[in-house]
Amino acid sequence: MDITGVELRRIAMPLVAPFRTSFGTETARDVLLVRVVTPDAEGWGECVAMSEPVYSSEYVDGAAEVIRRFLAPTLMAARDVTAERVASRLAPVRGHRMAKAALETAVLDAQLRARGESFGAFLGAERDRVPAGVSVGIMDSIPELLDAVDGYLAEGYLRIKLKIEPDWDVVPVRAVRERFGDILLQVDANAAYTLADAATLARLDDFDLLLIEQPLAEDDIRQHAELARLIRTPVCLDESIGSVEAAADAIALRAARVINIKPGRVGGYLEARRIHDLCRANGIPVWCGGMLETGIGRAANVALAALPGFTLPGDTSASSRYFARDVTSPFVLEDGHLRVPEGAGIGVDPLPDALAEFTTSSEYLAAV
Ligand code: NPQ
Ligand code: MG
Repeated sequence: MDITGVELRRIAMPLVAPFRTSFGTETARDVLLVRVVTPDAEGWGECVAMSEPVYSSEYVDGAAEVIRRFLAPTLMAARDVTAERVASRLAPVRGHRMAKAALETAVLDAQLRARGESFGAFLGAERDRVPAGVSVGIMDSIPELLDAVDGYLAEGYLRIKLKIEPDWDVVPVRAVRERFGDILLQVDANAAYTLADAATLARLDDFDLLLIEQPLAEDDIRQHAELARLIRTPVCLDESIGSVEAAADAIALRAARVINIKPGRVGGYLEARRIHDLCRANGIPVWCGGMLETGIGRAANVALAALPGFTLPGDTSASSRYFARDVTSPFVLEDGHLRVPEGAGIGVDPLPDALAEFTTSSEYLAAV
């Protein structure tokens, strides 16, 4: 496959409600979409970087810049590009995994569309639907939190994740557990604590949480191992896992009993599958994280989440959790599940009207 062009399209998607985490409050999703054009097919990839480098070091303008200046020109200069060869072609550029993932995903989508194969079939999906979980932001009060959780449970979500931070942890978790009883419940700190908070985090042991996600900083793998010895709640890593090597280290050091796999964070769906395979071989459950993806990224995530090692419900929610209108036909809950797309590639197409409504800029990089 030769790549004839790469389109970078920025869209701004208003969120249905502000989403507050330990690193800030988001009211809109600023998304970079990548469209790869080849003689046989086109493919789409969604970059999961946020507008600001607060979840991880990458951010949207930086991702667009590194694709424009370095990644797209390198790939367009190559002959016989396949998704399987993208990572090695781009390896001379250090880091920028979210940018690389978007480009690799667009290439993979084009490749699979050209041969009529779905993402699910290609990745090794073994289910036609996946259980949906939802991530619930930090609220101003406990009654507001209970209302939000109540609404999601009424919609059918099968697992609730509460965002926590210092001074919004034990009290909201207790309130949700007492009000809703025996639901699947977990928490995500987005790196807001230090090892000095171990005693507070140990108080969460009373609430039978599935896991606590990324309590400590991204680089603190060893400290997560230390913390894991001080609390009973299983420690799950998100931000710390940027590659299959990082996953192997975390498992060997006993820093993670569970791993959140986000394809964008690890450089793409091929690396995501390698982490899945490693974890499965080591008895480590995985689940598919979410980065407030539009239908484009969501479609690929749902396919990944249908692999057999994804034994916990993920953050793959319905489109309506975040957006009043999606750029594809919306993902909807069916009995608390999302259906794995069956069409070629990611199996969904951006709706031209919706895309036009949300587009803030677009540029086309043509092969020379
Ligand atoms: C997480 N996601 O697991 C992330 C963090 C996150 C669903 O909790 C805009 C774009 C806002 C990406 C807020 C969920 C975001 C974002 C939070 C990602 O850590
Ligand atoms: Mg997380």
